[in-house]
Amino acid sequence: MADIVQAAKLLGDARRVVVFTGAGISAESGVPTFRDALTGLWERFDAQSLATPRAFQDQPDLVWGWYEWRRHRVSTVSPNPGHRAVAAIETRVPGTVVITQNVDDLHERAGSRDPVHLHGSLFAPRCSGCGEAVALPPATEEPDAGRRVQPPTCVRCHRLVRPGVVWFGEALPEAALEAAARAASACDVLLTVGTSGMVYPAAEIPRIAARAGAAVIQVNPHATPMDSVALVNLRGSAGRILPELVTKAWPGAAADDPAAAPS
Ligand code: BV8
Ligand code: ZN
Repeated sequence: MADIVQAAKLLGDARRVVVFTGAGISAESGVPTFRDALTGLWERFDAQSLATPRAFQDQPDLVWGWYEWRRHRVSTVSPNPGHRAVAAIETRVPGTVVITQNVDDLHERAGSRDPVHLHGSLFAPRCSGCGEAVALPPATEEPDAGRRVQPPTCVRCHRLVRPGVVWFGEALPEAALEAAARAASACDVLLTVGTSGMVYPAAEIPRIAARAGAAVIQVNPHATPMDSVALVNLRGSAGRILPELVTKAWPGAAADDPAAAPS
């Protein structure tokens, strides 16, 4: 049986579904993945060294500039058919849990109700001292090559404001990690989409599901360490494969119309 037909059967019969995503699901929207080399001001850095407390401590304007560039980029792009298909799965299988490593808001903008952000968000800056949440004006036009931008300071303790993301070496938000592990251990199908599965503890989530007996389905144009965890590997882009999977799992259903509630 063709892999996509097998995957569609598993998904169509599922009662508890988890969709686990990484940077690859936003690639077709124009958001660079972590594999993509950085450009401009940041070209001599790799994302893993910039996304650290140390980099922010040493060069806060370089790191803040990078996050303002990313916040602007995300605000100028739109969800793609991959994000919309995920939202469509949520309407077909009530109780579906979306877990993402992405710090963009494209799942929400595609109609996903309450995705679990394991690594935070570009839209939740806070004070690096007292943790006070900070409201930022909409992201301004950023030069493509990037620029250094001095982070604002906290009105309460005057320490620097930092991006509301989880940096390497920092703990994940406990509630999000617990919710993700709980959903993974209770699902019967976990879809892992557009992730290289190299960053922990996030990469543990599909393994928790597999150990609990769930069928893991991977969507990725390339091989990853998840290949051995997945029951079905679908090679291709999320924007092409996910809508097809939804249509095959629920024939007659619109692959990207979350509003079209099942009759
Ligand atoms: C911590 C937010 C401890 C910031 C991010 C165990 C073993 C080894 C190492 C560790 C370990 N445990 C911990 C570590 C250290 C580290 C880690 O995992 N290092 C790795 C690199 C080896 N983990 C940590 O530091 C974590 N914290 O451990 O804290 C602790 C505990 C208690 C108390 C104090 C401390 C924190 C990790 C989180 C870091 N923050 N993001 C920001 O965004 O700036 S991680 C970031 O990178 C993303 O969120 C994501 O998680 C990761 C990138 O991975 P992907 O999303 O998968 O993207 P990638 O580009 O790699 O791949 C894209 C994939 O898509 C590819 O496979 C490609 O083929 C595919 N693709 C491309 N196009 C498409 C596509 N797929 C479908 N369709 C397409 N069109
Ligand atoms: Zn403060």
